[in-house]
Order: sequence, then C-alpha cells, then structure tokens
Amino acid sequence: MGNSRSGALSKEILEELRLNTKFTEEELCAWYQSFLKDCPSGRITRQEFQSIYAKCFPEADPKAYAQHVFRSFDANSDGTLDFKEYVIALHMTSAGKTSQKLEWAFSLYDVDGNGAISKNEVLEIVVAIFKMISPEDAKNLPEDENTPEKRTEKIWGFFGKKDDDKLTEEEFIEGTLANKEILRLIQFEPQKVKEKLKEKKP
Ligand SMILES: [Ca+2]
Ligand SMILES: [Ca+2]
Repeated sequence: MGNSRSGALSKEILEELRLNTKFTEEELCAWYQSFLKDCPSGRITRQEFQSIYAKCFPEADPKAYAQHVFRSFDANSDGTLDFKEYVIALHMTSAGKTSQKLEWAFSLYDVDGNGAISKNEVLEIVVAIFKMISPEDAKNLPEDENTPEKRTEKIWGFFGKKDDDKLTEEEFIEGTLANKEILRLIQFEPQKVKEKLKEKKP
C-alpha cells in the first residue's frame, strides 16, 4: 500500500490487472496517474461515486442505483473503491465478456450478498432502476413492464420461479444468456455514467 502514496502501482496489482483486463501496463500506469490526480487519496468514496451519478442524471434520482452499483464494485466491502476495484469494475461493465457482465449483474442483484437472488432483491434493484428512467421514457414502456412490480413479475416469470424461490448464480447467468428479453429487463445501461467515468482515462 505504501507504493500507492509514492504514485506508483505495486507490481502485484499491476500484474493482476493486466491478467484480468484487456489493458496494457502502459495504459494502466498512465491511467493510475490521472486517477490519483482526481482522487489524491487513491480511493473513491461512496459520496463521490454518488455525486458522479447525480451529475449525470440531474433529472432523475440515481441515489439508490448508485448505492447498489457501488456495493457491487466494492469487492472487499471497505466502503471505498480503490484503483484496482475501479479498473476491474469498469472493465467488467464495459469491455468485459458477456459472462463477466452477467457475473457483475448477479452481484448487483444479490443485494445481501448471500449467493442467491430472491424476488424481493429483484424488486429492490428494479425500483432503483425506475428512479433513473425519465418520465418521458417511462411513458413509452410496455403496459406489462411499466411499474417496478410488473417488471419484477415479468423477470421472475421468465426464470420460472415461485415467489419464495431463489435464483443461484448459475441459474441467473444461464437464464439470462438463453433469453434476450431477461437481459433487456434486468439492465439499465448507464451510458452517460460510463462515459463520465472513462473521462478519467488518459
Ligand atoms: Ca473497497
Ligand atoms: Ca441474496
């Protein structure tokens, strides 16, 4: 950790990031320098993360969604995002393979982190997603998915689960890969946020 203060990435972290993402050593080092400029502490706090979302969605209420995304990125649950968590998160949600994106989606939906998704957890995330949808776009949603409750019913129905059933990670990923409709319903593509976060790249 001493290394991060001197402005260089430790060899271990660099190597791990190089193996797990498509970024080169040069890219990662340059990126780290600009990350430190924006976050001199080397960490993004929950509040900072939320304010990025708030700037991107001034018309919406992105607080709940930002909280859930932050939780899913904070791999060691210490309440901050360090450079490694930040790079892996960006890689998984933008450049990663579909299976990596779905692994991330699973962790987003597994709100209590117990390794399974309940119908209530689906509802909790869908409610957060709905707060991000502008009233204009909400008007155009199909009748059977224009409230969080209806959309949750539809998602849960696709998985063929009873109300008290749980979804394992495997079921979640297989179901989503097999059915494009589920994929469409579970996601909110925060394109603007991704662009905003990527601006930190050199
Ligand atoms: Ca962390
Ligand atoms: Ca759970």
